[in-house]
Amino acid sequence: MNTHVKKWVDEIAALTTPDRVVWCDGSEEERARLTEEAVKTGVLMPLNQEKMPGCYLHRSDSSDVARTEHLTFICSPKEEEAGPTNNWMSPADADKKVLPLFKGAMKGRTMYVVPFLMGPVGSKFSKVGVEITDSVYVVINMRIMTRMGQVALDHLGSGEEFTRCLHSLGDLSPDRRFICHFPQKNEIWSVGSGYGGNALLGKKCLALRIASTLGQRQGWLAEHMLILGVKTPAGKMHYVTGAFPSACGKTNLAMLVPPASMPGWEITTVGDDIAWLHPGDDGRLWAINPEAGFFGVAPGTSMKTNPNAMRTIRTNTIFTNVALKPDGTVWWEGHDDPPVEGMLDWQGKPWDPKSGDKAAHPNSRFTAPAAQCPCISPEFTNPNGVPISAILFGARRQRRVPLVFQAETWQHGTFLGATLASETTAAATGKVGVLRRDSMAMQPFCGYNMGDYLSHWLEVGQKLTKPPGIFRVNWFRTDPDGKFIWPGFGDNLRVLKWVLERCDGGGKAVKTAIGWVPTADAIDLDGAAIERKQVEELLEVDAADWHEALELQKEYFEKFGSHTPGGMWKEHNELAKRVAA
Ligand code: GTP
Ligand code: SPV
Ligand code: MN
Repeated sequence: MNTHVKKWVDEIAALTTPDRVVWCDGSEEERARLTEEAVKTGVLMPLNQEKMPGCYLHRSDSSDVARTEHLTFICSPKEEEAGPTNNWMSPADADKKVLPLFKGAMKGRTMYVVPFLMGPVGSKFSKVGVEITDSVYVVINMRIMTRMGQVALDHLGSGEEFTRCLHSLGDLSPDRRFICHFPQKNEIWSVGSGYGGNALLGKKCLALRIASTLGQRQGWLAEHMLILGVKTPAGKMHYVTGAFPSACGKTNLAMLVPPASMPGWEITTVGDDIAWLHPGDDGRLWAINPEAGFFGVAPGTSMKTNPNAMRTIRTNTIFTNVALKPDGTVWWEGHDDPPVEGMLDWQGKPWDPKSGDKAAHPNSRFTAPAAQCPCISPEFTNPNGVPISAILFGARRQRRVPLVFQAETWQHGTFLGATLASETTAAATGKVGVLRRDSMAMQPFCGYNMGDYLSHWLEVGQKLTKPPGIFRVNWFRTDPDGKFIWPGFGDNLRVLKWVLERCDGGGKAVKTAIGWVPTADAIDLDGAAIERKQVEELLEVDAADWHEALELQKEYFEKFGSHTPGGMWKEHNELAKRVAA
């Protein structure tokens, strides 16, 4: 047993005073035992085991259904280190305000010790965490989302370098809910929530907030990105990453099914939410997926939109806050099957289709092992990761932002990521549909000053002699009736095709004020359910529109004061000149 882990576990047991301590080894026997326990206590409900073997439903507290960003803190010694886009709490205040909430918090409960590995087994890029939690739901999810148990302790050996992740459900009250990150001591405290991103501490807390600070020190990037493999009909293999804000299409793009009208293209999934990016000795950028499962948005998932996800979640999947059908199967808005009589909504109440209420919570989710995905990449477990040809930055934008355009340079691409803004979704509590700045889709997940983070992006770029191309994409432009103009989903391959042509030195494009935009005939529309004229519209760049955007960008960069890198101001000023011309 690793003595550093043992010592910390003893300390936490003394603080939280659980009735019993259970060390998790990740075995099959343990999965069966914990699941049985969760069913007995009502935490999980077995679904129809004939139709959905190994699948369970969890209903969370109705006030605990999404990430709570206003209760999420970076606890660095100085406020400036957290920067203006993070909530900051001093470590001393955290000791006073948050630590007492753990005192005796596990009395009458079981304390689970969950060692977990983020990243492929045997990878020098992988990191170890240990989560202590009193939630059996968290343990069962961590088992899917990470490489959990002995494998993590083996990776750690006798070392001291692991992230201490302390979690308690507390009393689930938002008034006593805090998610605190301590980059300096490599520690996370989360209390008062059992929800995904707040409680499965390997995901957003470790693999993004803490890892981003490790990356800053060690010369790499932790990003909110999907990773996919694209094989062209000519047999050329490319890997692409994409940073889109929460509920903006990462899982869907990662599992894309090529349209029938594009034979010969093959898509494989390396990751759907998080990428760790390292500059390689060969001057290329390499990516690993630190996760082992998918924690995906259920609503909108169907055989039409994402058949690979539908096939992934047939077995061994935990569903959270979806609707329940009388036959013990699940349903959500956008499901292939029509709703039936006698369904229960996400809170377990009889659902009236005429009420206008949602049956499934808009942020209801599935947790499923990545290995079950029919299109999982053979490189998913490669300790070296995959070399990246292109990076996409995408967001939900009903207007202004074209379907796709390309940055001129790495610095310009960093600027396109930095100025990303998106309409908010149900993945975090708060109003939906409000436009907010979300640099690199990392605003809620960057563990340090975002100005310094942008500088770090520029520094990483300098190490790359063969940098990936950088692109902005937008699947979400709407017509006056509010309908999406671009068909999206599988048809997004048409955009990927142009992106990869550009990376290989081809692809027709025109230089505009904002970057390289494809000519309308450069996008392959063979067999697509959209007119060339509409695509022309989707590719329009209106200078007046961008004039307005410039003002907001300036305000944003000013927020970081001296932390805003000169390179970002340079890009901003050059854009202003081009827009004026
Ligand atoms: P997180 O797990 O929160 O990080 O979300 P994500 O970025 O993985 O988003 P996901 O792929 O789960 O998609 C979220 C919602 O957007 C779902 O309801 C999808 O059906 C919808 N969506 C995804 N891709 C497209 C697209 O190309 N067009 C349209 N119109 N909707 C899309
Ligand atoms: C997101 O909100 O970006 C998610 C879900 O991927 S959560 O794990 O809650 O962060
Ligand atoms: Mn996400």
